[in-house]
Amino acid sequence: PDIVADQNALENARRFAGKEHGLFIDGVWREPRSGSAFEMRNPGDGTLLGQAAKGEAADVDLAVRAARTALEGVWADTKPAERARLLWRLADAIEAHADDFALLETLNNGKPLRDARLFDVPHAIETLRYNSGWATKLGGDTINLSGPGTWHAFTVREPIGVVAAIVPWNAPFAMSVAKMAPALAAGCTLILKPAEQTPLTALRLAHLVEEVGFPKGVFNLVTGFGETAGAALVEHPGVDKVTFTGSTEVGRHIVRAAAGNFKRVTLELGGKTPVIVMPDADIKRAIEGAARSIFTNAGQVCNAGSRLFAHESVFDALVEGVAEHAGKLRVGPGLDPATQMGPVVSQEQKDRVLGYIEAGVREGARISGQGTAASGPGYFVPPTVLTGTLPTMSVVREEIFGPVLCAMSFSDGDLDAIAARANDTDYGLGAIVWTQNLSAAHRLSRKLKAGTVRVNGGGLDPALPFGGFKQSGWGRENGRDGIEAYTELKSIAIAL
Ligand code: TXE
Repeated sequence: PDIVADQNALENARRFAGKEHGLFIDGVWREPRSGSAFEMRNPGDGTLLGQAAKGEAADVDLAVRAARTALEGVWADTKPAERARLLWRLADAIEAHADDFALLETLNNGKPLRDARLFDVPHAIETLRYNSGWATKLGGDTINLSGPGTWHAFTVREPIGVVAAIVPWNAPFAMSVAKMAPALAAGCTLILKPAEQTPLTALRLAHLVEEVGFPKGVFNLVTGFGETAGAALVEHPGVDKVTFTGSTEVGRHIVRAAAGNFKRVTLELGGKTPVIVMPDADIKRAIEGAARSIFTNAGQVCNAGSRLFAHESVFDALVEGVAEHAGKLRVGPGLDPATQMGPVVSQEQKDRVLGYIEAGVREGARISGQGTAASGPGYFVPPTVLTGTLPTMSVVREEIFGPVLCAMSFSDGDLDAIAARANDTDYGLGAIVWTQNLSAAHRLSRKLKAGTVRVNGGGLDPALPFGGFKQSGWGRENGRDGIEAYTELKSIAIAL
């Protein structure tokens, strides 16, 4: 169904964006010490939406202290069932305001309102509910040490402590919640630092956190820039864990900075997901899946299927099919109900993506299909299919983070050879396989070096662990592993 913005709701969202925003620290809204602010823009038309407070090291310090006090005081005294209830209440509150969140996400990130309303916001709600269930179910094991009656030994899971969550701009709301929900469910306290491009839904979230009655200091929000607010969090000795989604480069920086007090670190970094299409695949579905995988969110998805490997017998059909999709995609502002692909997040990102397309062509790739970028002041880029790409080209090796597919063929049906080409990347976040051959599906899945392998579709779910091999990161989010990543395991052995 078309999702049409309600005019009243849109006015309210714009009014919210335009009001004066502070930092949410220790349960109150404060002015940043710097007294300054930065602009929030609408990528669909480049217009100014409002200003967010520029939090820096002094504000971060205040937030970390508040989080520490809450961790050791009120939150430690809060029963797991009560933590679960609060998270569930937050999910209900978001659901009641789902249209507002979707509008704010579209205004600030640019994505089609339909995607925000049907994917990002429901995903955040599900993530809260899923993790709220875990709050009461985290436990340990009893361990058999030598000799009955001589030892009582067991393990318990305790919250890691104060968590800094640093999130990017491509799915700002869903990712903020994906970090907040398991952290709070596990009994940690949190400082959230949204990307400087997209703080709007995090600001709205903090208001709901306040409304549903989380104790003060449990959830803190510091808006600001990566080099200042982000870096201060990562370096702060009072932070026990950093959970980060963003670029590989900043991930590397975080690992170095975290060494100071050996913070626990979870990293979700870039990807270069291969889409492998075997000759027996359902070609129609594979075309649709391949197109969706690279054009959703204008390709600004860490596990976007950006490298297509199709068997030579189906290669032309695949390329033509995806190129046809690209040609037909209606690219425009996220608020226009006709829009199927929105702008990228910023002028900087637009320049980066167009630069990659140019570099690909310069290095010898061909544009085999290209849609039309909407004209106008928004940051639009054309959905593009490149062929003639070689494994050495920058478009194949580097994460473009835009709607650009590199299509390559293979002739040998040998699964080891196919997997070797798919694995020829520094990344290892996702892999997608299209085949109707059950045996090939299983065997390829085991050969691919990727944190998530999806066969014939399949999606993201708060219950399914998500994360990367190799330079795609450390650790997993979602599922039981995702929440356990916010705990320390303690062994207790009692001599009887
Ligand atoms: O990311 P950054 P950028 C990739 C994608 C994209 C590229 C650049 O390829 O084109 O990264 O995007 C915070 N200490 N991904 O430059 O800088 C920053 O404020 C602490 C993939 O925007 O990594 C923001 O909150 N924090 C990715 C967050 O890091 C710092 C999603 C992400 O921004 C910091 C985004 C510092 N020194 C980009 N510097 C994915 N895996 O989905 C910045 N930040």
